[in-house]
Amino acid sequence: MIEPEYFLPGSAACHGCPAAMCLRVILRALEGKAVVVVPASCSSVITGVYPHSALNVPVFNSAFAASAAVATGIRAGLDFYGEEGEVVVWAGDGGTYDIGLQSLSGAAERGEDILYICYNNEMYSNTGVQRSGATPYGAWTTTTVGGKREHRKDVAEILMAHNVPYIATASAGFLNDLYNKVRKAREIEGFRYIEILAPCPPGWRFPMDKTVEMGRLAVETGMWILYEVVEGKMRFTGLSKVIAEGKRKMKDIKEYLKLQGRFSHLSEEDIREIERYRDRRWEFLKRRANEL
Ligand SMILES: Cc1ncc(C[n+]2csc(CCOP(=O)(O)OP(=O)(O)O)c2C)c(N)n1
Ligand code: SF4
Repeated sequence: MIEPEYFLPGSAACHGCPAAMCLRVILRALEGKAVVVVPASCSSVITGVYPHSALNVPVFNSAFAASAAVATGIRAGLDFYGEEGEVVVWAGDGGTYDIGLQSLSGAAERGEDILYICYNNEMYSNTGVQRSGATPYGAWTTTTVGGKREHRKDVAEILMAHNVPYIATASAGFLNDLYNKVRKAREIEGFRYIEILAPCPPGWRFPMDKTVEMGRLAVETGMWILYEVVEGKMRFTGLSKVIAEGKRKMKDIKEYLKLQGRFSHLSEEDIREIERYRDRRWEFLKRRANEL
């Protein structure tokens, strides 16, 4: 049987775009029963303007800062009219980590019944690759030309402090895992957050046929960690679980970094700093998994 398609062909996405790839999988997992709220981002261009939208579901293009508040209102409207289906925010890391953080935090704290999904390509790509709060240490962007000097913040961890019922991380390198996490989130009521590592070929400067490989390498090198937090209980998932259990060693981070032009200027000391940061995050999350 051919599955119905909710992400139509002929969108304005770059070839190899992780946002397009993941949104297609997400809409399938939701069986098209969704209203999608998109703040200013590559995705507002990709999804397009009515009646030429690339999505075969209703889309609301919201102001940058307001997507979680807009989703809250749409949920209330649907509830009022007895309509079912998921209200999904589909936002970049600029719209999540920086400009939309207040409305995200407010909706999470109020326990709104929405599914907020951030595709984290670690920069503002739509406006020409500027740094965001999710840009990792050392990465070149047009506003960090010598490489970013600060480490990234982590919104999934900020959301843990909001005590929401479901948080998960995913990667464009593991689309089945993403599909399963969306299916699981769908069964849970309340505020749910999924963050996807979304390697972006033009912004990270790698060939467009390497998006999935990059998403896999991020997890294999431990630079991106897959986990779920269900009702406060955290557990590693997928390949990160195998690594956490000591059944597989992480690959050398250089294998990941060397494929991306945005890291081509790194010194040996920069690479050691990135490795130290990666190790600190693993220690923190392992403690968290044991504690909760
Ligand atoms: C309030 C406001 N500030 C700035 C902009 C310009 N702008 C549009 S898209 C964008 C970048 C979005 O970055 P991100 O959320 O990471 O999504 P991506 O472009 O990477 O998909 C910016 C800065 C805007 N539309 N509104
Ligand atoms: S710049 Fe990156 S995120 Fe934006 S459409 Fe192109 S591949 Fe997708």
